[in-house]
Amino acid sequence: MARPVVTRMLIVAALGLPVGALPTAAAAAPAATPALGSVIPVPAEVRPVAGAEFRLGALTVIRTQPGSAAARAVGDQLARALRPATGYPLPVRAAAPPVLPTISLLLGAGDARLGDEGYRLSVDRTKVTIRANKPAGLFAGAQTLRQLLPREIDSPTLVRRAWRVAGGSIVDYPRFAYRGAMLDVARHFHTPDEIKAYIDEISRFKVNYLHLHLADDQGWRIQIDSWPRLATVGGGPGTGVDGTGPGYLTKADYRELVRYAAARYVTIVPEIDMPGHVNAAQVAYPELTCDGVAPPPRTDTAVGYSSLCIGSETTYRFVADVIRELAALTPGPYLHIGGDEAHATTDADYLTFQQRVLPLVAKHGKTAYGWNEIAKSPASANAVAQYWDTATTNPTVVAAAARGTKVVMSPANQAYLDMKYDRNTPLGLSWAGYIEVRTAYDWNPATRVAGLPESAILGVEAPLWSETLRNLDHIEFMAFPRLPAIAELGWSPASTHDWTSFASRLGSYGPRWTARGVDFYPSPQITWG
Ligand code: TNX
Repeated sequence: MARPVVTRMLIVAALGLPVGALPTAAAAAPAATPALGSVIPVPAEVRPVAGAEFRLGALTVIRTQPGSAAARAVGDQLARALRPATGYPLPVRAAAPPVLPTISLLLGAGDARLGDEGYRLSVDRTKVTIRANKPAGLFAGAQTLRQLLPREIDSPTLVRRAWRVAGGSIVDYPRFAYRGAMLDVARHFHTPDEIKAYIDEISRFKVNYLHLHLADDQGWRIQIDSWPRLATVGGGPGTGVDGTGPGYLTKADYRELVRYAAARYVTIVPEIDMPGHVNAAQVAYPELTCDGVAPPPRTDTAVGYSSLCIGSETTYRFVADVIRELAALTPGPYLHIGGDEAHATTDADYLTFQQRVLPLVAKHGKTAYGWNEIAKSPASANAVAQYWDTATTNPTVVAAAARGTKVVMSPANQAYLDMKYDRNTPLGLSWAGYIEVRTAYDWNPATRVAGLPESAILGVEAPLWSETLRNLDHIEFMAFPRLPAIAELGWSPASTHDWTSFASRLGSYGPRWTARGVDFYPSPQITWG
């Protein structure tokens, strides 16, 4: 193309600038329209049609299912996402004149394969149509559409370029019902705004659960009215690792987070870890120890030294109160009771504890969820166990699954976002090894543990422990780009699993994070740009 080059030379000459002071024509050229399947997680079925590109323009209307407030809300969100970079008005309506280019979000797909979260997306020269059985599917389809637009769509300010979407059709639905991310707000408190920013990012990848690790030895981060000192003392000054802090979520904060997440089709899973990881609770309430003496506050990163007093009725009054108040705050199905690394609890005491506590969760209408140690308890048959073990065999978990326990896969050496990428990573831990992007991506949740069948697997989760993480930049740097790897394992069919394809789609995704100011680790395994 001669013209831009001439223009550039003329500008350079007129301004008396050295050659190279202006961006080259190549650097300034907008990136191409993404190929139809170039999305993370990769869709189940993609059928491109050549020459059927849709062009989003100043007259485009977003049309949503008449009578559905939820479809309307997804349409409004999509419009808000597309307006800043395009500058187009993108009105959201229940009806649109057929002559106008239209993006439609419609219910009544009438396709059982799509389930509650799946969608069909079709693109031709005059329209984009997303159809789903449920609003959650419309939301998922809208996330796909955002990635099908050129990467500049994530710019917070106006970009002048053609906004095309490749033609063809997609049929897409999740492999697993549970696709989670976990954030530890106990070791370092992360504010509601930081948690919301994380929800925004994970929901783009069709992650549908956010597990909040709300209490640990260092701090307690959720208001509990019947035991108020948990939050005021446990979330007080100096309660983060290395004496950082303070912070806790009030119930109003928490309800607002639940609402915010729900609007992005993310369900919050609260976790209170017990019978270990309870030092902060015992500092606030010494009657939760067996000798009634408050332990010293702890801001180091040791684990496995604290335990609730298993023989004391005060313990069960405390646990019942906490579970009752948390269940009341939780519209979602799961309530996580921890259960990991209870090294200061004897095996017999651990079983006694779980025998009383797992059924309590059910009594409050929730499904109990715990780290994989709960599989030791026969009472875990109706519960969900979160597999954080690094081993490829675990007879206890396999036996529990045979009794009915469902499993969420978070093997620490592949799914832990707090592990360093390599020995030079400035943040994170390394007890489960280094986890580069390919290690996070290249495993199969259904074959990871010998003898654990796919039918026992509820899904996957990427936990982010925060011993070394103090702010949102830190969270982002550890989560991205590994979180999308885990999200793809959870959503996309096993048959689509392909490192070369994932690496290429991830490389193209990087500039989107850059455009919206999200930190990420520029892994040398990926060609970025
Ligand atoms: C182990 S994994 C823990 C956490 C730590 C984490 C750090 C698990 C269930 N417990 O207490 O924060 O390692 O990676």
